[in-house]
Amino acid sequence: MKDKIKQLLDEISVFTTESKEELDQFRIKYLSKKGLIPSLFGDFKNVEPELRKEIGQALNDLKNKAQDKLSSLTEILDSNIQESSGDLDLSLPVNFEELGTRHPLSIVRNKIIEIFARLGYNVSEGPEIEDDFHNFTALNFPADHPARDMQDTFFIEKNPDIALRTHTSSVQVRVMQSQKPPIRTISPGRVFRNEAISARAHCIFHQVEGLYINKNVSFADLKQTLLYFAREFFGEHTQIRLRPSYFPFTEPSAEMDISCNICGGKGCNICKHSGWVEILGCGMVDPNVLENCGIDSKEYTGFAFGMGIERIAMLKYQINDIRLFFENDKRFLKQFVSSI
Ligand code: 2U9
Repeated sequence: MKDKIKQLLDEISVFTTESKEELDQFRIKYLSKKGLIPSLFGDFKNVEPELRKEIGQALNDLKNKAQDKLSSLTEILDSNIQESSGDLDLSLPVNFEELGTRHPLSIVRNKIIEIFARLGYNVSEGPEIEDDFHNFTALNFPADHPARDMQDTFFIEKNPDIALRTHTSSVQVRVMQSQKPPIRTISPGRVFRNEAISARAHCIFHQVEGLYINKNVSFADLKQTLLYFAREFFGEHTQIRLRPSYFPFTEPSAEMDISCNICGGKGCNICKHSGWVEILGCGMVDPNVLENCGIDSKEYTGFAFGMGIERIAMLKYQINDIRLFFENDKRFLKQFVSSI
């Protein structure tokens, strides 16, 4: 028995392998239920009593050496498999993580910001939950104006003083209250109106509003600024026309059309065969608004304009349903590619 233990000890101590299969055969040969070491333990009962202590210790030692060898070689072989590039097939196709695309509203907003940045406009942002003063009163809305109605505005918890902003003009009121002219700023952002959702309208949409306040700002400055914007955004051959309109916060006020970017003005379904499509509203800031915001209307004048980003995006990309912007359908979203 002693000799047999010594022989196995020698075999085990010199054993090495780089193959998982060979290592498994090692385990089966020495350590499995019917392996050599358990069968020696089985023979132990025949050992003479005076040798039992010595042989018992030698057997335990043999078993421990075999188990240590098995676990150390297992560890080495496992780490070799992970490190070995020989086992990697670099020509296998990779499971690409699909890259997201920028949302078309972000693309259009960023393009508008970029165009006005070239004219010296900065970007201002403000709260989506507003008080009556910044959303209505400062902007010259009379107390009984229909826009203040519950039907048009989302009020917060029946408090008539707090509402979701209905336009980002409220941000520009805050800019005028806190900064001295000259002011050149645009405020992009989300706005909320209590309207039924349809292909043309949504209760949440996005605007960019612009404001320029300085000495001697004229309607001609407004017109030239908007012509520059229209040509930069829709193309160099774009024509503009201004039609008189009314807003509480501007006087005079106008709506601006561009020559139809689809048919070039010849007449099509998009422009309803008129050759023109409306893209924004604008005007000279009403002196009351300047005064309400702490700016001397005798010293300063200014112009302002506002546009819906959804509307601009629908015209640019020929999208016929505003609801597509809010559904996050990847088949729709991945059609728009932009670097900004
Ligand atoms: C201040 C004073 C005046 C911003 C303006 C418009 C005209 C306008 C609409 C376009 C489509 C809103 O998104 S829309 O429904 N906007 O027609 N907005 S002038 O006038 C201002 C802004 C800020 C302090």
